[in-house]
Amino acid sequence: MTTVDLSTNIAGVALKSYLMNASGPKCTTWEELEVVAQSASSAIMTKSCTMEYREGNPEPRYSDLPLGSIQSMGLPNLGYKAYLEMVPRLKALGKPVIVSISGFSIKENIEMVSAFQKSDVDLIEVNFSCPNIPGKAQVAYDFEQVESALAALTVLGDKPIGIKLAPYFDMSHFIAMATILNKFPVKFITCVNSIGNTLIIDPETESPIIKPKGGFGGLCGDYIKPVGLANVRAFRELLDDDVQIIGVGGIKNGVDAFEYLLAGADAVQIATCFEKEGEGCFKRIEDELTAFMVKKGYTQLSDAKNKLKPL
Ligand code: RRO
Repeated sequence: MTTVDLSTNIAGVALKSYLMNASGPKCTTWEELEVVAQSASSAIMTKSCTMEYREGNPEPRYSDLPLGSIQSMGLPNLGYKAYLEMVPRLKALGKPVIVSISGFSIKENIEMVSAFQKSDVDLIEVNFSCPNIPGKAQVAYDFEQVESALAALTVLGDKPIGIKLAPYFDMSHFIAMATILNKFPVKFITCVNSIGNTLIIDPETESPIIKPKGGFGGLCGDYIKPVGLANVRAFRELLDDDVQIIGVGGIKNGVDAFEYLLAGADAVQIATCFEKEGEGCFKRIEDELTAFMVKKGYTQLSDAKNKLKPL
């Protein structure tokens, strides 16, 4: 039987497969994280945390859509200290643990990154791109702030740091962001977050379908796959080789995962599909990716990684 080796690594942390959960759905509580640990996700990724516990935005704040979802969760989470305390128990579940932090200022991010630098987590993902906090702009769209934040956050310890980026839509923005990232020892980027501030209107009720921010929320799923692929591709071409890329956006089957591999992703994360289908999605997508690679005659990720063929 032909086998395909889907193992990979991010910043030297070995991952048994190319697929893991994304910070977002079903990774806020201990019970949810235990389910991720028992699934075929190759890491345990936590929901973005803040200094204090947050209830999040008022409901309804999530809605399925035919090709994905829209949400404005508003960073509901247990507060970073709860995740810090959970780290030993999460590690005992046997997989790399990645914590996502999402402070409201550089000072808060420094405090949280410093705390996790002293913990046993494997990787730290700093979320610069939550679109759903009323009155708070996404750091990822403010290049000066990104630069000062990275200067402060990349000197706090030896644990690898990555950045969760917002989707970009102009070549000048890819270049500006990549130029900044290449100045600092950022080990990986995760791209893309949801497309922020989109609006879905129900013509029957004549209202938005989610409540926060007048209905403006992050668009997820199939709708954003071409955006995610383009962001991974653009950054792969612009970033130094030692900055790795985790792709996310609309992956719901093995072929989607394969497309991200061609674009240059070192690993991928699953959000909306996990929300809709549950934890079985990781094994299903892994099996589909394996089958597709077998069909192509590929035996390992490097056979196709970053090998998008020019037309
Ligand atoms: O919690 C959210 O509303 C949220 C976050 Br932190 C994020 O980074 N991206 C998103 O689409 N939603």
